[in-house]
Order: sequence, then C-alpha cells, then structure tokens
Amino acid sequence: MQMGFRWFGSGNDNITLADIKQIPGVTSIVWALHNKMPGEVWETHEIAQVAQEIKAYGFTMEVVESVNIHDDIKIGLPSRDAHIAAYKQTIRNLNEFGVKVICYNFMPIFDWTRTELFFPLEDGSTALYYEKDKIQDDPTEMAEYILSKQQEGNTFPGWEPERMARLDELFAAYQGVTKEHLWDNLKYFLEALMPVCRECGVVMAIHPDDPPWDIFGLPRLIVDEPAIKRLLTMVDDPHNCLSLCSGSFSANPENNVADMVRRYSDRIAFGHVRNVRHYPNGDFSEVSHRDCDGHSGILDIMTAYHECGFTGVIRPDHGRHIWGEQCRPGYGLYDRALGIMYMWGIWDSLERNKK
Ligand SMILES: [Mn+2]
Repeated sequence: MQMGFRWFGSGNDNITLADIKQIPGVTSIVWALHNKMPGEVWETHEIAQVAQEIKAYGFTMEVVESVNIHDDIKIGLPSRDAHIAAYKQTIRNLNEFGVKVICYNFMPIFDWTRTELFFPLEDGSTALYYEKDKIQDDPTEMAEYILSKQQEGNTFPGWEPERMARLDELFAAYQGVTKEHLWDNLKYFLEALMPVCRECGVVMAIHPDDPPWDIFGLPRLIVDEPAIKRLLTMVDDPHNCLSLCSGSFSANPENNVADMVRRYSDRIAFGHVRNVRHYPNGDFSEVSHRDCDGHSGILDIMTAYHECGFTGVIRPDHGRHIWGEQCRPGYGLYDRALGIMYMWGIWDSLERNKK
C-alpha cells in the first residue's frame, strides 16, 4: 500500500504540501487541475507547474482525482466524440508526468450528495451527513445549500457554479436517459479510451456513485457488486479499473466492501477509505476512521487489502472537522491525518504478523 493525500493545489487549499509532508507515511499526492471545466484539455505547461511543486517535496503524483467527464458524453450526444478526443489528449499529457491512474465518475449532473456538510456529532466535531427525506423531487434547495458552503476562492469539485447555474437545462438534457442508456454511454466512452490507455499504460478508475442509489430521478450505475461485475466485464481490459470508495458503497448497508476488495483486487487501481454510520431510517453520517465508530468495516477492509498484497495508492477519503479547523467540507488536515495513522496502525500490525 502506498498512502496518498488529496490536495487541491496552491491557492486552492488551506493545507500545504509542507503540512502533508509531516503526516507519517504519505508518499503520494492525489491531485487535479481544479480550474479545468469538464471537456477542456489539460495542457502540459499547466501540469508541469503542479508537478514541479509536488516533486519538490519528494511526493509521487501517479493518481489524478478527477478528470471530470463532460455531460455530453454521459448523455450520449453527437458532440461526445470531440470531448472524448480532448480526454484522450489529456491522458497523453498526464502520462508525460508519470500519471498512471485517472479517477473519474459517471454520475449525472451531481457529484457526491449530502444534505448537511457540518452535522454535529456527539463528540463536538462535525461531519458530512445525508438525510434521506430531504432528497426528494426538487434539487434546487440542496444545490443552493451546498454551494453556499463553498469557501471563498476555493473550488468545489463536482459542484462547479457554472454548471449548477444551468440545472434546469441539465435536467432537461438528461430527460429520457435511462440507466441502460447511461451504461451504453459509459461503454462507448471506455472503449474509445482503451487504445490510448494501453499505449500509455494509464488506467481509468471509476469512482462509485455517492450515495449508491438513484437521486432526483437521475439514474446511477456504480452502486453495488453486480454493477462492478457488469462494468469490468463489459469492457474487459486491465485498463478499465475501479477507484474503490468504501464510504460510497457502504452507505448502502447491503454492500460488503471487504468482499469487493477480495473479489476485484486485480482491478482496483486506487482506494478511498472512509467510515460511515447508518441510522435505522436510512440516513447516514460520516464518522472517524476507527472501526467501531461506524459500520463500513474498516478493519475488514484494510485486512482484505493486505491479504491481496495491494500495492496501489490508498487515501483517507473524507474526515470530520475537528479542533476548530476551517476547511473544505470533509477535507481538513487533522482528521484525515488521524485516519492515516489508524490505517497504518492496522497495516503495520498485519505486516508484522504476516506468515
Ligand atoms: Mn470517495
């Protein structure tokens, strides 16, 4: 396992590379050009600038999270081919800087969805929370709430205000896009990219839908084990992989993430580790990484990765907001650093006791 940490870039993150360097065992920065809109080519001179900063601290940068997919590709419009051509160019450009894993998602319109970004937990910290009853027919209120929590000057990946301003237009464009259409469009996209991925040795690693069920009448694909199986077999190429997010999948108590790790370890290119607590009414809250604080099964998940001899990058996904830290929702320094130490504690102990 290599330990990664998501960093949003100079001027776009209160956390510095110097801060991250002091977290034990972090060797890899999970990064992106956050000013890029879906569909734009990431130019080499722009990548070079970030690469220089990351490499100056001795970090690797093999995982990008995310290169977002233009809605025209997800909808399956004729203009998708031009966007796919741009995506291929971005893959080639990233490959020049040693990028090997591209995380992306195929969620229509909305990225991760929560109803409360600073929900108070019993210990005085706050965390991201999902109240099932608040996600009904009209997404406007939720979108406005989430955008209102955007920090001055900092981007909010997946919630670009430019896209959110066109919500009605986007919903209209997705009218008639069924789950099967969305699967077809994902297949079309991946099949188009595979030759470039093979040529460059870069893998596409899809992030599951968060939460893993349909919202606002929009179809969602990567929600459970049968969906993983369908994804990996419909484009059966070692460059078609997963970013296995324990928190996303385990928001549905039916999903067993440790089993997913064991079953698909050869196609997991990148891991997000996060713990989720379920409430009986279907709501869920994010919690600390400690196994007993939630229901994701962090001990089993880490054990499964260890058993499989996982050598890819794992990062703590979201953390709570603790000790008064002012930060992007879910992306503070302190609790993610605690999560890393918890993961290393499990891992080092498994290593020592390895037969
Ligand atoms: Mn995740």
